Amino acid sequence: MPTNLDAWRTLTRHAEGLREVDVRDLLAEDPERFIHFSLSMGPVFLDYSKHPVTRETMGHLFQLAREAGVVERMGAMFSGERINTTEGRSVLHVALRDFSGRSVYVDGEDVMPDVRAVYERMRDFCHRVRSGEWTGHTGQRVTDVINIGIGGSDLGPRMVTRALEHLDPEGPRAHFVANVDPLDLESTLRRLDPERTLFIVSSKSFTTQETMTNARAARQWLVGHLGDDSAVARHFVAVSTNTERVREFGIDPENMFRFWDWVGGRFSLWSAIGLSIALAVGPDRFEELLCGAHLMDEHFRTAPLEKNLPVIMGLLGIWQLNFRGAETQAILPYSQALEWLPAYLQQAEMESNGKGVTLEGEVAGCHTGPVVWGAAGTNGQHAFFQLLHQGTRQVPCDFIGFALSSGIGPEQHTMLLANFFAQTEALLQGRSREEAKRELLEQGSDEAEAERLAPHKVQPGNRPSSTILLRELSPYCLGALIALYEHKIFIQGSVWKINSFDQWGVELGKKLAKRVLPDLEGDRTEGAHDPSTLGLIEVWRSMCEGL
Ligand code: G6Q
Repeated sequence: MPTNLDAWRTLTRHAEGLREVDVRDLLAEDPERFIHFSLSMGPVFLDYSKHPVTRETMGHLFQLAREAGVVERMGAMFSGERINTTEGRSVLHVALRDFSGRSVYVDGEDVMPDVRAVYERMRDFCHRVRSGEWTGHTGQRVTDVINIGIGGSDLGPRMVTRALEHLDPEGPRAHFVANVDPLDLESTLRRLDPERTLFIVSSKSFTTQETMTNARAARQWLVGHLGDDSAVARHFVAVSTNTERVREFGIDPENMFRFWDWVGGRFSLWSAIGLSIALAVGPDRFEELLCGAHLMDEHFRTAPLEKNLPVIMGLLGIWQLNFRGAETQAILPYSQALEWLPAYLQQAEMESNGKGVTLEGEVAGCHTGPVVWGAAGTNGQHAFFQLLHQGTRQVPCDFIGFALSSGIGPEQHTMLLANFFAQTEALLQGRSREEAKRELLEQGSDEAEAERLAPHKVQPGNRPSSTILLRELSPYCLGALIALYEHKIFIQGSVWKINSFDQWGVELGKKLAKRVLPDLEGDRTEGAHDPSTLGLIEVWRSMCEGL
C-alpha cells in the first residue's frame, strides 16, 4: 500500500505545514522560483512554479517515487516484462515508436521486425490511397475515410487527426463513428458518396458490440448502393489483433493491418489503429508523430527523476490529489485543433488509474486517478472558468499552448496566447476585496454600491496551474505531448501500486447490456434485473406502445 511508505508519511506531515501556503509569497520570496520550478526538453517547456510546492516538497515527492520503485517499474515496462499482471501482458506501446534499431523482446522474441513490417504495409497502403492508385469498386478515387471503432480504437486517432488535418487540406477527409446510436453513422454517411468512401473497422478484439454493429450497418449501406457484395473488398479494411474474426466478418486478411496484445487499447494510436491519421495527413507526418513520442520516451527512460518531465507532472498530480485534496484535474488546450485532447486524456487517465486495489489485490488506501475534464480555450473561459476562479474548490489546471500559430491569423493567435497567459495569472493573483472596491469606485459606483458589490468580485487567487508551452502544433510536438501524458499516468499508477493497463471496471456494464437486450427485443426475463431497472424497462415499453 503506498500509504505505508516512509515518504508518504513524511509528505502527510509536510503537507500539514504547507496547508496555508500562498504561492504569491513563495514567488515574491524566491526570485529564482520560475527557473527552479520549470523545465524544458526538446520542443516542450513546463512551468510548475504556480503550484503550492517548495524545494523540500519536491524532494519528498522524488523520494516517494524512489521508495515506490518507479525506476524499476519503468525498466520492467521498457524491457517487455508482463507488467499488466491481471491480463498477463507486456506493455510496449513505446516499441511502436522506437526507431533506434534496438531489439525489444516479448518472451524471448524480438517484436521489432513485425512492428516494422506492419508499419511498411501501412505506408504503402497510404501512398496507394492518397495517390489514387487504390480505387473503390467502381474505379473512383477515395475522398473520404471512416474509422469505425470505439474507446481506444477511436479517441486517439480522432484526437490526432483533428489536431493535424489542417496540415494537409488535400488529403482524404477523415470521419469517426463510435456510438452505436444509429444517428452517429447515419449523419456521417448522409453526405458521402459510397463509390469514394473507405471504411476502416478498428477493433483490437473485433468483437466489440458497438463497432461490429456499426460495421455491419456500414457494409449494408455500401452494398445497398453499389449493388455488389464484392465491393466490400475495395471499401473495407480492418485493424485488429483477431484475424479469424476479421475473416468471418468478410474482410480479406490481405486487407487487414495487425497489432498485438501488448498494445493496450488506449495506447494504440501509435499502431495500425493510427491508420486513419496516416491516411488523412500522410505517412510522413504519422512518422513524425512517432518520432516526437520517441523523443519523450528516451527522455523519460534516461533523465534523472529530478529533471524528468513525466515524473514531475505525475508527482505534482499526486501532491494535489493525495496531499492537497484536489480531486479533479482540468485539461485546457489553448488550441481549437486540440478540442478532443481533454476527452482523449480523460480516457487515458481515468481508465488507466481509476482503480481501487493494488497490484497485490489489496485496497489502495488512498485516492487514485483524479476526475479529468476540460475543454479548449478560450471557449472554456466563457463557460466553466467561473468555478475555477471563484468556486469553493481548488482545481489544478494544465494550460497547454503553442508559441507559433497553426492558422492564418497571427493577430488572433497573439490574442489567444494573451488569454492563455492571463488566465494562469488571474488564477494565481486573484483580486482582493480592496482592489474590487477600488475598481468599482473608478468605474463610477458610489460608496454603498461598491461596498455591496465588492465581495462578489473577489477572486481568492492562489489557485494552482501548470503551463505546458510547445513550439508549434506539429506532429512531432504533438507526439511528444501525448507521450508526456502517457508516462505521467504510468508514474502515478506506479506510485499508487495499481495496474494502469487493465480495465475490468467496464466489463460488468457490457455483460448486463447483453442481458437487457433480449428484454427489449421481446423475450421478457422477469426477475433477471433489479426492480428499478425492471421498472424502467416497463416504462420504455409503454412509451413505445403509445407511439
Ligand atoms: C482501452 C479500452 C477500450 C477499448 C474499446 C474498444 O484501453 O480497452 O476503450 O479500446 O473497448 O475495444 P476494441 O478495440 O477491442 O474494439
